[in-house]
Amino acid sequence: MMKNYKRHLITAALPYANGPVHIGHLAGVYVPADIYVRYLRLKGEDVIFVCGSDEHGVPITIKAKEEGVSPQKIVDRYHEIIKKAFADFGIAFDIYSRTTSSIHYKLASDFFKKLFDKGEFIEKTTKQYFDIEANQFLADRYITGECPQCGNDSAFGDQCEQCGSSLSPTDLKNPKSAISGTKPMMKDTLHWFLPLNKHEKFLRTWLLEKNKHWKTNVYGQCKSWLDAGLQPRAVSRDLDWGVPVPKEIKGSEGKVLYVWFDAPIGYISATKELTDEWEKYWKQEDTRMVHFIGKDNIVFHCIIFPIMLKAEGSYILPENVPANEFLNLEGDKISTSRNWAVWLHEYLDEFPGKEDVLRYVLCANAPETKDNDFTWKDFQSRNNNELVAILGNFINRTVVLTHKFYNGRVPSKDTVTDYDKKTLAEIPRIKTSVENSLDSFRIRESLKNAMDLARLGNKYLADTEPWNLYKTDPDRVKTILNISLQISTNLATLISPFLPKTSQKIAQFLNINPVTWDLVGSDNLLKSGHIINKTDLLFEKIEDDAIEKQLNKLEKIKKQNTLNIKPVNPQKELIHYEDFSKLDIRIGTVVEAVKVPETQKLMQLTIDTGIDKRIVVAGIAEFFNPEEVVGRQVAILINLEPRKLRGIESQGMILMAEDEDGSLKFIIPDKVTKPGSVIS
Ligand code: B3M
Ligand code: ZN
Repeated sequence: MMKNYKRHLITAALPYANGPVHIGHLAGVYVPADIYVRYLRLKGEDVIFVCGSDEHGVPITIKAKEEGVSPQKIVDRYHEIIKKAFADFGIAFDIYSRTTSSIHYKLASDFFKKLFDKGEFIEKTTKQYFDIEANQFLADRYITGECPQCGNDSAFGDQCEQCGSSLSPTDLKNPKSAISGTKPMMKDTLHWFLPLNKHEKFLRTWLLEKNKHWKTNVYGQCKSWLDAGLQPRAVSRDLDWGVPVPKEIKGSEGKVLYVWFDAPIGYISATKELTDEWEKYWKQEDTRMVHFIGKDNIVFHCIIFPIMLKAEGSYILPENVPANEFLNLEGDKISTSRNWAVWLHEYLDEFPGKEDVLRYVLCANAPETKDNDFTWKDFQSRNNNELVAILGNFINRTVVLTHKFYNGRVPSKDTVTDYDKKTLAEIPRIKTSVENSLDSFRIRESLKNAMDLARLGNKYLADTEPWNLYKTDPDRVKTILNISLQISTNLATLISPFLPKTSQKIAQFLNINPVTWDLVGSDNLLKSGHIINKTDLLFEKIEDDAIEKQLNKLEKIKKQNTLNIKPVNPQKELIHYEDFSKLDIRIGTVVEAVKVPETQKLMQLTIDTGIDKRIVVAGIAEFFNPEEVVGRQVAILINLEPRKLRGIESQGMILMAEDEDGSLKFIIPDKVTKPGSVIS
């Protein structure tokens, strides 16, 4: 480790709390980070490992709208699910916090204010799409339209999901608001920008000269960003979900910090929540900070966040950012919206107790230098041919033979041969190779190296055949088993960063506490006479039918995706009867209908409600002509607060059923019913 660092601050990307986590998250970020942290801890280093949920941003507000609940409800739900999944897989954070914590709001807001006061921002008024009907500015994701590249007519204002081009809202032809469906207009809005270009000189020196030791994929991406030229970047948004722009700043009303401004500050807030000594970890040059992230987050962690930290003035910069590429599933990109993923909570239901198996397979396939593929067949074969056949087999034979020949008592090592010496000398060599790989973030390689110790043990048993030798040379067998037990003890510690539960199990079989890292390499960790425990199997074979089941499940999802069948909307949360009884829903009859001029969707209806004749504006004009609506009976919610749409006051809401293709149908009684009849 180049410099003399006194402590380590390890961060793992804060997952968005708008869905559960899947194998891609684990393989790309959390398993490698956890292995690395466990390794440092075993070596006795001072290290803290922080993470938490990223709870702001537009996708969360979209999800909340879809479900008809508040964004807070959404993040509360997923924060718990994500936190539990990490705990289940042994990701050993010192803290798993969240960016809606009050500590975070204060810290992020103060951070922004400090940059503002130091004159680090530029203030700019720009034009942005505004939805008149919904009376709000539209985030890029809230605008849909035709992709200029491929013609897809439901591209988003930030990206076309069909051809993958990244877009800005003004690129779209025929833009539409995703909220009201109307054509948005351009309106002036004031924002604060971080002038990345102002820091280019510092970045070139820091990134390109001082960080030559970074992974080539990371270094390369940074260089191409710099070569393309940096631009000022807006760090505020017109949204009502996020950390508010400090109110001391003029024009702050209705504005929040851009989610990528507040999220990395989440690392700092989490540390502050964890320990009063947080400043030591963030502000002293002898702290080594490392960010574990996925490749799509490189620019934020290597360019924008460092500029923020530098501009603030009192913080250190990361020593390394070992970003990984992506994990695919059975040859296709993992996708939440297409449900193409292995969700961690589902895996645990279907493979209970096999947390370490997944850790192993994901680490063995970690997408370190290029995108990589997870397949169920590979999962099965790594379990059966590596965990069962190599690691499990070695430990099992060693423990079983010790019981069989010596009643579980560690025999003495009296007849050490040259071959034994050669075998024992391999242990420290293997340890060094594991360390070298871990120190340079080659985590897959380090797992392979650690497994070499199990391979060594297996080969040693195969070469010496103690089960046969016992009849003719029992003294020699004592030494052989002693050596096998020493290898097992070393193995318990050496694999513990990768397979923490398995390490515990081996230690329990051997009736020991796993030794610390510095003792690994020794050939005398278990004293003769020590009594070991009985064993059960360390790993079990995974049969074909379990794998078939998973493949069938994916097959079904693929079919649904190609037929484009949208899953039915999930049930909303439970409500009390009192909530329902507040709704006053009646039968009404449409007596007049006209299209609202200059809109596509809106129709103005006059409804006989039995109580009165009132105006309701409904978004049905794309599906019905006014003539076919007049005379119809409808279900109408009459006690909805009146609302102005295009200047017309709408006094209620017509209830409609929406098909999966978005088309609308009236809800009507099966016989003509008197207007004013109550629906309950
Ligand atoms: N939530 C993006 C992501 O999950 C983002 C990471 C924030 S790290 C400060 O890919
Ligand atoms: Zn496109």
